[in-house]
Amino acid sequence: STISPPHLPRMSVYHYLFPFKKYKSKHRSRFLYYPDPNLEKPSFIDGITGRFVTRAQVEEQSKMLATGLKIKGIERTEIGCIFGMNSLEWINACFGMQALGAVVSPANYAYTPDELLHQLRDSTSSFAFVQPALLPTFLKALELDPNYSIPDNRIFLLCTKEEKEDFKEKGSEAEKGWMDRFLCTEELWEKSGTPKRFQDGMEERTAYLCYSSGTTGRGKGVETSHHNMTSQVQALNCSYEPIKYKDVILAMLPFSHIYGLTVTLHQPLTVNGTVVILPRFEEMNFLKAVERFKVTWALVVPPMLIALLNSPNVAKFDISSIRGFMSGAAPLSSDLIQAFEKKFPHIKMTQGYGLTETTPVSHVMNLEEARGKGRNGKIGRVIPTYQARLVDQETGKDVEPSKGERGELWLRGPSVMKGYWRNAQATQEVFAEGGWFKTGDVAMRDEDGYFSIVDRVKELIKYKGFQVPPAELEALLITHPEIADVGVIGIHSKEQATELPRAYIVPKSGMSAFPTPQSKLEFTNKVQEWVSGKVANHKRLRGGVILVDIIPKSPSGKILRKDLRARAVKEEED
Ligand code: 4UV
Repeated sequence: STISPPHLPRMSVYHYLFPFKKYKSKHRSRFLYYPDPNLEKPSFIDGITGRFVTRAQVEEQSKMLATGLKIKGIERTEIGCIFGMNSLEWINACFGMQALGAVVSPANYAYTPDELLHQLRDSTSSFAFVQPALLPTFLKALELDPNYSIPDNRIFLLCTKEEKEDFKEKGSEAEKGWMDRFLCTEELWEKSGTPKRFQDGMEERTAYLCYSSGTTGRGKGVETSHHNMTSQVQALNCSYEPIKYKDVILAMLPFSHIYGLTVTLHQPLTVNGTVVILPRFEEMNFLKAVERFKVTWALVVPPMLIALLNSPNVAKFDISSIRGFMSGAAPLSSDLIQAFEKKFPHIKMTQGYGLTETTPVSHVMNLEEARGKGRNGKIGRVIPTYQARLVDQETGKDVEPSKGERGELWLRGPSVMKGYWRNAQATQEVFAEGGWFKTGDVAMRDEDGYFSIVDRVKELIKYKGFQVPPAELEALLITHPEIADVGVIGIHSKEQATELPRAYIVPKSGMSAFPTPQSKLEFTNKVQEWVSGKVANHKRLRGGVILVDIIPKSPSGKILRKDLRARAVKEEED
């Protein structure tokens, strides 16, 4: 049920973004990027400082970094972690590694040492790029496991020489020491060599290892091949409302998440758009950047729309340059769309749906099409290259969408991941015969092919677009000395347009130990604080802690989250 774009590029990410002449003619298609005649045009601008790099600089600096890495003895078969907020150095590290042919494993900057260690160890990262401000977390992570280490000469700082000098002058004693210990990206640069020529088969190698919990358990490395990434960008460029040469795109979603990585780091380079990067979403920085750089297009998650809707500061800035927003990574409600369009009529809203495992986008919705047709809130139709099925989980047969039946969304296409890194069992569980990938989301389809997500069968909570694996919180909570059993679910907050993680807890001392609401509150607050000290900010128990006698379980001992969710809805009504 899809059309394919004319030529799917069979290239590596680097050769696709920065093609040599030879490849241009071989894979000529109207979707392939051509070098920009305007050599002065910024490709990426730091939205805070205004510092920028042109396309030619991005290419040259990537090659220089790749040569530097090679000289340091880093091979193209190795895996390196990038741990930092969005920055020009992040981009340099990423494309430098791509020019070398190494695998990039980007980590969420909000991680605690424990969470970071999990990714470093699981991905078998043998070198790393780290934002100086995050060094304490990074070094602590390495200390946690005596059997895993990265030597100092394989740890590089995400900063310029100038910033390094600044740290040396004004920093603490520890910071000064680090500046002598580690090289920064700029210091790695060596006279650029020519990147390895593209050879057939390279496109099937792994380019990225982003971490996703998938349907259950802790984070797993999602093996995104070069072909997965390049075919996704190609498909996005010929699906609804592609970004264009003249667009100024705001990139405040983290590059470490597939949404930011694909749509704000890779896609814009293929049309030579300009990207304004921000370390994270912060209302005033957002508004200032939009006004200063005349931003035309921004990638958002629903809670950012709420922040803008309620912001008293919006009126103080000129945001008339924005032509549209793309929202994704979490459900966007019809009410929110309507409220937003009413307040900002010049902003065209679109919505995308996707997963880390699908690099990520499989569906896009033009919300203008939705207006007046009852389609607000739907995720749209499948984009070119993707195919979709709705399958009954019990019978394994396709449901009949025309009768209003719902089913698990299964996807197939060239951008579906290779599999989970070194985890054959998890890979096997999510793939069905014929290469169909089971998303774990339940969807419906209307007669014109528009899909809507109506439920989730997998164990996943999304806080403001970030993944919160309930099993991870449960594993942590059960180690608390006063907790006998626990079940974690997500509850929906309409005001914040997000889910919030909530824990149901059986106290070891029994319910009778907490006779008054006050004593319950003290205990639950204590647990919430304890968790906050141990997990990344987005995993905190913002949905509260509730004491119960028993956690509902199936005969095989599986937590019945459906029952907990029903209980939460009832509590809400009461
Ligand atoms: O693996 P992940 O964290 O991946 C993502 C990727 C998101 C997108 C979405 C649209 C884009 O245009 C884009 O570039 C990137 O979030 O989480 C995957 C799960 O998030 C939920 C759903 O449960 C997925 O299985 N999800 C993602 N997008 C939507 C969504 C959506 N539009 N509506 C409802 N749920």
